[in-house]
Amino acid sequence: MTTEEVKTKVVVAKEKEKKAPKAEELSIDPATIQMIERSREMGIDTIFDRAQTMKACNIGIQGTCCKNCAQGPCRLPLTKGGIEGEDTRKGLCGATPETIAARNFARMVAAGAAAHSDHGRGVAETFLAAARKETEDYKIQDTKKLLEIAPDYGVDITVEGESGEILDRDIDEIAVELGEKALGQWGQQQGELCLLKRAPAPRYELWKKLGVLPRGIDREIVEIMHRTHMGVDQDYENLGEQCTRAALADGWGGSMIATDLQDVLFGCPYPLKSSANLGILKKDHVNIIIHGHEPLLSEMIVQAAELPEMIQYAKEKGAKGIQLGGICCTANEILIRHGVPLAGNFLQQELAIVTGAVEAMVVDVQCIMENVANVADCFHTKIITTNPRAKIASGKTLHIEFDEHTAFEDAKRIVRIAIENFPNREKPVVIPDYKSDLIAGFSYEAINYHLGGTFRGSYVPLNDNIINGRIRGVAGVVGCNNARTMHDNSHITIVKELIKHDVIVLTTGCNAITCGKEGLLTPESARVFCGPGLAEVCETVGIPPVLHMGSCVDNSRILMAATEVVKAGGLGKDISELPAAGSAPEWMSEKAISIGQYFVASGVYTVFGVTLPVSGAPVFEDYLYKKLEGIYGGMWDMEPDPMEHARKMIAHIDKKRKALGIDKARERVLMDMADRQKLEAA
Ligand code: XCC
Repeated sequence: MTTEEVKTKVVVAKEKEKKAPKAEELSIDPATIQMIERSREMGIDTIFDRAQTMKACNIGIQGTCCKNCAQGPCRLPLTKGGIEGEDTRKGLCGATPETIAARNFARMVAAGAAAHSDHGRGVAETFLAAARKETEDYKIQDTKKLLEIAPDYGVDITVEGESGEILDRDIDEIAVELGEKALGQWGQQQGELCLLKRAPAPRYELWKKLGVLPRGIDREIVEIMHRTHMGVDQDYENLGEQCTRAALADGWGGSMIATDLQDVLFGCPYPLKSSANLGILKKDHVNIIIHGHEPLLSEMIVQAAELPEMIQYAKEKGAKGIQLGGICCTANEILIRHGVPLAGNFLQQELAIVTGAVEAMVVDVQCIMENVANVADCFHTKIITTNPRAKIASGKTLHIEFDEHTAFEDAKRIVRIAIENFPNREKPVVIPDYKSDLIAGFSYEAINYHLGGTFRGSYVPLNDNIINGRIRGVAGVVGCNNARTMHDNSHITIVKELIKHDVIVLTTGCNAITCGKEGLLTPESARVFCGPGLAEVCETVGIPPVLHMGSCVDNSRILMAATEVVKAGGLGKDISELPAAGSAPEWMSEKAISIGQYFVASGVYTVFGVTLPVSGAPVFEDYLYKKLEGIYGGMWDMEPDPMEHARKMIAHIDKKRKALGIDKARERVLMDMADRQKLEAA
């Protein structure tokens, strides 16, 4: 390189530095801001920097780039000002913008449904191994839930005795048959998935009438790949129907089976205390981060890290103990069952390593950025991949393959490696001093219990409070972080706006982690952030206004909660009649698209933040945002502005209250409250 070239390079680098937004412009989370600054000081590149240098493709973002054959990519952007007159844009084969956008959208549904469902398949395989006693490491823990769910899979829980009497069936037999039936849902070719009938009857009948009942999980995903191949399905509405089949096979299939079997295997979650944010890491402990999605191995790591011999070993290496922390949905899984604290959400994965305090980051599948391996190379941190589906070629990673037959031994080996790495810390340790207390683990069974108590568990009290107007409605706010928008800002703005207007929030995924960090997962937060009606209910029942229901596959719990609300009565006969709305404020993953589609097809108005890759195809956009409401009673929407996003959800909730004839009740209740407050003040 000549001197001139070097000089130019330096000038360019300085310009870049000047232009780079300050850390506080990138996140609202103080721990994140501190670690972005540290990474920059250390010259370590993170996603926050790459989001500045790598801009999104203007055509891909519109959903109108077709690369499904080698004659393309055909790029059909919508230019500023839109199209005047007839839209004559076409790909080489004649594919219209709506065909291209629908095909791209469908492939996102397929990938998302595949990710959740393959997770479910792994759980089903381990469940079956446990039921068949092929492994010592896993045992059926929640027999109550096993007996509750078995009939839904067509598994009898009683047998007829010799003289015709009804006897309880052997638990092991039930478990084996349940595992086999569950696993059979993936390869089933005909008929329909067994859990679809859990939906309210009118919803199931609607799906049947529309012909969108999924036949088998794998089949619907494969069919999307076939239909979106060059020259197959060139009708956006027909593609939309297949999106529904595959998405329902996710929400009411693969994801729901994953949740069911994980609960039976590891225990159904009930509320427990923990904490969230990078401040959960401890300078004088061996810190192990568990990151990804499947709880199969992480359950074993939790057990291994608690072994006295491991704690002793850590002490021998100079540490005071072992601290586990989770990132992404593995975090949510081990939080809701063991209270393991949350280290952070999706955009904090590199930053956890930047603390210099992490001995090992153990990863399985999904949402693991390849660059964690490069960041780890700047520290002593070992990245340990554990799943044959998910290896990382960048950096120096270690692969210890998870096997359900030797899972506990594998977990012990991983914990030992982390302990042995403790003396190798080479850079100063800086742990942000931020963490918040939280309560998590609100399975739909737990909500039932909390609202009604053990002997009269039911959703009736929730419905009563919705009908009488104290609670305006219910929102499911879920999903990822996205580096194209300020980290955590939309999540928090939307959730706070909802609870301020008496909308109770059910949360999962990275939104749940954000809410945990912000202190919204405590009953005490109700008094500070909620409208008077919701605050009163939360204080009376002792629940937070934002209920942490688990990981992304646990969005199936939200479907079940909505179904329970319908069943409890007084709010219509179907999910589409409920004063409810869904939201993914900072989504980025294809899984979110599959989730969105199954919520819409289940009758929920679902708003996404950031962007939706359909803006270059107004006809398909119109189908998603408007036409679907006439078909399913739920539809998509996209609103990047968080306040407007929340307002749209509240407006939809009010529309549904009006349709149910309960809009006046809320006005009365708020008048009562104002009077009471005046009295209290006087
Ligand atoms: Fe991944 Fe599930 Fe999204 Fe977070 S919310 S970034 S999908 S971890 Ni699931």
